[in-house]
Amino acid sequence: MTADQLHTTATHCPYCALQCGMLVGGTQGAPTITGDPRFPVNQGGLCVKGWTAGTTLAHPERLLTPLIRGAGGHLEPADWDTALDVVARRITEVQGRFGRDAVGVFGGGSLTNEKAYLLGKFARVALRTKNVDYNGRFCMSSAAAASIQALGLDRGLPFPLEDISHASVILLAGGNVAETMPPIMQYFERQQAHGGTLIVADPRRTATAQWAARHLSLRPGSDLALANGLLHVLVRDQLVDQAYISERTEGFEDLRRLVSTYWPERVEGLTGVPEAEIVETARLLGRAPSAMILTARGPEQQAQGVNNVFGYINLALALGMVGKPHGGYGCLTGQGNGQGGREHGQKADQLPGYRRIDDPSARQHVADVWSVPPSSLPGPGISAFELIDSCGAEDGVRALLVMGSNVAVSAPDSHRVERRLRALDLLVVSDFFVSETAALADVVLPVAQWAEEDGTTTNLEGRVILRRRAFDPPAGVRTDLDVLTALAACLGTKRYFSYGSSREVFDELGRASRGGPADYSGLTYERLDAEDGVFWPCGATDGPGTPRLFMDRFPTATGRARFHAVSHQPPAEDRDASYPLYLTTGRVLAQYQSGTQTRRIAELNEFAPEPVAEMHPTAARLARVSNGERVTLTTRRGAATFTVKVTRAIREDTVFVPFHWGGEQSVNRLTNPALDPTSRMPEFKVCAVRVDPLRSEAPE
Ligand SMILES: Nc1nc2c(c(=O)[nH]1)N[C@H]1C(S)=C(S)[C@@H](COP(=O)(O)OP(=O)(O)OC[C@H]3O[C@@H](n4cnc5c(=O)[nH]c(N)nc54)[C@H](O)[C@@H]3O)O[C@H]1N2
Ligand SMILES: Nc1nc2c(c(=O)[nH]1)N[C@H]1C(S)=C(S)[C@@H](COP(=O)(O)OP(=O)(O)OC[C@H]3O[C@@H](n4cnc5c(=O)[nH]c(N)nc54)[C@H](O)[C@@H]3O)O[C@H]1N2
Ligand code: SF4
Ligand SMILES: [Mo]
Repeated sequence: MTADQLHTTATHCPYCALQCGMLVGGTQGAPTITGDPRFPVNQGGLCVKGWTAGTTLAHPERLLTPLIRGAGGHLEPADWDTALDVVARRITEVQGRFGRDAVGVFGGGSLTNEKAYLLGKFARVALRTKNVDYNGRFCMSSAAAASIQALGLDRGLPFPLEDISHASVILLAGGNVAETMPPIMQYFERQQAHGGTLIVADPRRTATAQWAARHLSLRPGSDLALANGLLHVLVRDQLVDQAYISERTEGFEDLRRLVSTYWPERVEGLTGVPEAEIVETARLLGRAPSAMILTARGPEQQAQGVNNVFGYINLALALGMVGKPHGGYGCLTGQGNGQGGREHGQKADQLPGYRRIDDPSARQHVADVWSVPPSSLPGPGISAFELIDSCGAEDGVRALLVMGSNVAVSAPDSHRVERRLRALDLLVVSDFFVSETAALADVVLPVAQWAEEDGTTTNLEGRVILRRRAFDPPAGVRTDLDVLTALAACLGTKRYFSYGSSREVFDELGRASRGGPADYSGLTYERLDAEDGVFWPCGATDGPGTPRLFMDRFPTATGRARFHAVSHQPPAEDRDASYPLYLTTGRVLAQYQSGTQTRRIAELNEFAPEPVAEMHPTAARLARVSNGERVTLTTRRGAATFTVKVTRAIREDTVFVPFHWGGEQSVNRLTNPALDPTSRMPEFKVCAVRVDPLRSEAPE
């Protein structure tokens, strides 16, 4: 063992929901990172983002002092007291003039549980605004809403990852995990070694689809037709589990009637997936000893995202697999704390412990923990995109605090988002770098990064883990928790926000969550440390966690799971003569999200220096463009220019662009902000687009 390894800290990656265990050693200026072989989730594996995550710590562009927009219109360095004082004073002014709800708070799924919890409390107790929401609306909110309605609870994977290794057949809809969470592939590899089959449904033949045994190349926006079509075949061929359906579910008759009209030939027309493949896939699932359906952002980020997920949950229920080992339905959550971040109150309609803010008993419980009267807690606010879209409006949000999101890049229809952010009276952003959103701010607050603070996250399995601090934060930066407590003090609510450490925040979170669906009250930092994390719910310090949910009953009113008979609808914006192709968006391996962190890492930029538009040779020929050329993509919302990659690994009717870049390179200038009526998820995964060569003169 080298000296570095002797002085390593076992902690977790700052990026995705796998939350790989890593050992961090060296110094802050030159950190060494290796995968932690003892952490069961990644067992030593890391992806290229994890290996290089240390680069952001001592990056030359790192913010080390607050910035305030000066009289000349530029962001200028300021000291902390001045910056916090300006923020508190201007928030008070805005609330005095326009009311409490005129101040909004926007959080994120990269925040630890402690931060997400405190941000929600800060909104409700220090600001007393109802308007707090977060970027999870853009992520897994459709799966969350569908799971709650169908199964009674949303924990992305209601089973441990290890179940993947033992599932006979897995249908993965709209997830490119070989690029978005590479170490997870070891579970699929073990599944394959056990003789299992992976089927991927994706409009692109992604790295994951190439690896899989089968690939269903469906048209963007057609998942529900596919799911209903698969169920049609299962019913027709008597491959549904009748005993399970009658014992553990309700609502199947309506669904059976509905899917009777989704015969394979019709579904081929709706999805572009050949009839024979639909029938074979259904039979593979129906005959499997254990079958698992997984969804990721492909079907979820749509204006019918909730219904798409209902379609896939219906399948898993009809197969009789939900609540049995090695099968069932799961959503692959994306952000580092995308799971915990959706449980503890940074969502507009939510209180800690995954409770509803309109539930009187939940309000009473949480108000008691916070020592405030329940009547002082605001009601539900508006959802993420609506919150941003209300910025600057007469009756909208006039001041916004953003912590852990870069909405100028990641929200749909970003021209409009930028206009809204500019219309604010006050924009405050806490970040490590001047992100595209921070560049529009009046005040920027520099904060500590993942390796510089303790905190917990909850990974995609529902495993609550402890991220340990490896280094001290550099001089000049504060932790997000410090920022919130200091601001609360400036706003005159110090007595509700006195904590000595993140552990004290976690202990209070535990009390606030006690008895709720996501009960953390039995968890302590010591336990998380000793047990490689603990699966929630866990309501007793001497009780075990809950790796597998739904084994005996569903936490619904009747104890049964609910089928949803939902019909396929076309996308909010379909193709037509002017915009003849589908545009879909997503990720590449070497960049993360809005790119604030990864675009600053040289090794990652070498892999993925710019957004590349993928299109099929046939579509390229029709658009008169060729490989490597610059092309303009135009939708009803705007135009942007990209280099084109001509590839057969995508449908002829579809163009794909990753969303990790801002400004002129931002594909979100093009995307459609049509929202799902229930989850309020924007339709990132499908809109209509035209592709033209960038030669500006019109051809002859
Ligand atoms: N490298 C990297 N990894 C990441 C992230 C990152 O930014 N970069 N982000 C993390 C986060 S927050 C998330 S949410 C996850 C997301 O992880 P994934 O869901 O795996 O990622 P995406 O690329 O957004 O979308 C997955 C696939 O959906 C397909 N798709 C598009 N339209 C449709 C459709 O209509 N139906 C179906 N079935 N599929 C469709 C796309 O072609 C794409 O391959 O990744 C996490 N991991
Ligand atoms: N077109 C298109 N758009 C998409 C998607 C898509 O598939 N297509 N996917 C959507 C999805 S799934 C997601 S999750 C969103 C993500 O998009 P964003 O919400 O923009 O997420 P990040 O880019 O991770 O932004 C996090 C910002 O906060 C900073 N940050 C990270 N950790 C912390 C912290 O602990 N404290 C503070 N104060 N700051 C922190 C980072 O530096 C970064 O600037 O994008 C969505 N947008
Ligand atoms: S897979 Fe996710 S958690 Fe693991 S190293 Fe890569 S980005 Fe980090
Ligand atoms: Mo996400």
